[in-house]
Amino acid sequence: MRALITGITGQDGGHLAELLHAKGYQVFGLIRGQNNARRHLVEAEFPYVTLLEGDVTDPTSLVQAVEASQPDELYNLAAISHVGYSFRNPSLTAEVTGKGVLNVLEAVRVAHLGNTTKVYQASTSEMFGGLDYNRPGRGYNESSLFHPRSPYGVAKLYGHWIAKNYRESYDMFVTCGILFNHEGERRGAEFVTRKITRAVARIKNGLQDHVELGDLWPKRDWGYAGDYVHGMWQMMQHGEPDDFVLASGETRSVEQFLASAFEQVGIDDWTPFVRQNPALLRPAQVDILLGDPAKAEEVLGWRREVDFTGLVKRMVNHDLALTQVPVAVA
Ligand code: NAP
Ligand code: F7E
Repeated sequence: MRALITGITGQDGGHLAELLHAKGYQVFGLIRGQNNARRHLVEAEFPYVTLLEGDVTDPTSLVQAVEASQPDELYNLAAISHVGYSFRNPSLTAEVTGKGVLNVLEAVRVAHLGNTTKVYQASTSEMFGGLDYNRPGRGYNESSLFHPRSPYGVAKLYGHWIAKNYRESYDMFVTCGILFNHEGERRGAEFVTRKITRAVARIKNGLQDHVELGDLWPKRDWGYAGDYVHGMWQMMQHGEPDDFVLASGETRSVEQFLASAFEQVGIDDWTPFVRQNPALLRPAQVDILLGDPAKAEEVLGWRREVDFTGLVKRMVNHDLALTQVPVAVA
C-alpha cells in the first residue's frame, strides 16, 4: 500500500507516518518551500518517508506529487490550522485551508486516479462554532448544524463541502473526519495545551516565571493525537466514504487544563504564574466544544486509549524531559 500525506511536518503528519509505516505502507510526504526549516526534522525522525516538494496552493505541484506517488490513500492534513492566526491572515487561510482542498481533489481527479485513490479530508469541530449548541449534554455529531466562528472554521467548512461534493459528483472515495481537539508531545507550541505544558516544565525548572494566556473559560473536547490518527486510518479502511466525528465525549475549560498541568509538578496554586494578555484574545470565541463519537465507535470500532489526565501527564513529562537543567559534572 502507498500513502501520500500532505502536512507531513505537522503534529498529525508525524503520528500518521509512524502508524502507516508500522503497517507496512510506503509513505510519501508533501513538503512545501524551497528550504522548509522542518525538513531535516522529518528526515531524522521518519527516514522511511519519501518527501515530495509541493504546496496545496500550487495545483501543478500537487498533480506531480500524486503522479509520482500513485497513492492508494491520500491524507490531506495540510492547512493553516491556528485559529488566532487565521483572523490575522484570513485571505491566506482561505487559499490554503479552503481552496487547497479543491486543488488536492482536482489533482487526484485529473491524474485519473479518482477511482483508485482514497482521499481523507481533515475536517474539524471548529466548523460547529459552539453557538448553536443543539444537543445539550450529548455533544455535536455528524448531523449537527455548522456555524463557524473564525476564518479558519469558514475555510474548513468550504473544504468539507467540496470534499463531499467530489464524493457525490465523481464517485470518488472521499472521507471527512470531523476531529475535535487532539494534542500530544508533537503539538505545536502555538496551541494552548502545549504552550501550557511547556511553560509548566520551564517554570518548574526555573527557566521562566510566568506564562501569558488569553481566555481561560472556553471549553474544549481534548484527546490524544495518536488515538485520532488511528481513527483516520480506520475511516479509510471502511467500505464506503462517509463523515465521522472523533472526540473524547468530555469537555473541559482551558483553566482546568492549566490546573491539571500545574498539579503534575506539585503546584496547587497556579495563579501567581499566569497573566492575561489582551493581545491573545480572539475577535470571536468558540465557547464550548463537546463531541459525540458514537458513530465512529459503532461503525469503525474506534476506541481511544489515552484519557484527559493521561494526556496532560504525558505532555508535561515530555516537556519536563526537554527542559531538564543539565547537572554540572565535576
Ligand atoms: P499542524 O501541526 O498545524 O500542521 C499543518 C501542516 O500543514 C504542516 O505540515 C504545514 O507545513 C502544512 N501546510 C501549511 N500550509 C501549507 C501549504 N500551503 N502547502 C502544503 N502544506 C502546508 O496541524 P495538525 O494539528 O497536525 O492538524 C492536521 C490537520 O487536521 C490540519 O488540517 C488541521 O486543520 C486539522 N485538524 C486538527 C485538529 C487538532 O486538534 N490538531 C483538529 C481538527 C482538525 P509547514 O511545515 O510547511 O508549515
Ligand atoms: O485554543 C484559548 C483559545 O489554539 C484553544 C486547532 O488544532 O483545535 C485547535 O483550535 C482555546 C481557545 O486551539 C491562549 O482562545 C487561551 O479558546 O489551542 P487552541 P483551538 O482554537 O481550539 C481545532 C479543533 C482545530 O481544528 C484547530 O486547527 O484556548 N487560549 N489562551 C489560547 N489559545 C492559544 N493558542 N494561545 C493562548 O495563549
